[in-house]
Amino acid sequence: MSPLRSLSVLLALALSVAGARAAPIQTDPAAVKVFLDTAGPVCQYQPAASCIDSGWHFTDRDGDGRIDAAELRGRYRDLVAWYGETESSLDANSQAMLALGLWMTSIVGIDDIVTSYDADGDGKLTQAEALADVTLDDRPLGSLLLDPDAVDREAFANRLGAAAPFMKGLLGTEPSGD
Ligand SMILES: [Ca+2]
Ligand SMILES: [Ca+2]
Repeated sequence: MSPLRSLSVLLALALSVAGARAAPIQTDPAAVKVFLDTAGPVCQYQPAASCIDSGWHFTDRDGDGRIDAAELRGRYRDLVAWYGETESSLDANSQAMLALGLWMTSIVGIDDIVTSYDADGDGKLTQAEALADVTLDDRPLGSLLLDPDAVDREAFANRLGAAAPFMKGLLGTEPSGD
């Protein structure tokens, strides 16, 4: 067998092994729908902590109370799959907000998001770590997040790495100058 032919056989073998190992990514868009139907009213009317608890419970698949990058990535994929199925039936505002959120997440990267909030460096986020830039009160999450006094927008934007200048423009925060 010529070296070139040996190489191409090896390459074909490597690709077929890689293909066999790369199982199709399983997503669960239906779980997102169930979650949104349940959490929607909670997030709309109840204090922010209740909404966050719902989202936390939904994302914390192994139930250890902490969220790691794999859990976040799993739910991110579920959300993308759900968005793909549902986009056309959403109102323009929801479409824009979701598309922006998914796009920002993909730019910053799940691993970098977890790292930037993981204060004790154990690779998992507690709620306290994840909410480092937010001060909760009795208002629903939506109104809370729009209040500059409840969210440290500068700190939040600075976590976004390459996307920070864009996010600062969007949030109207001043450049930090450092
Ligand atoms: Ca967990
Ligand atoms: Ca941690």
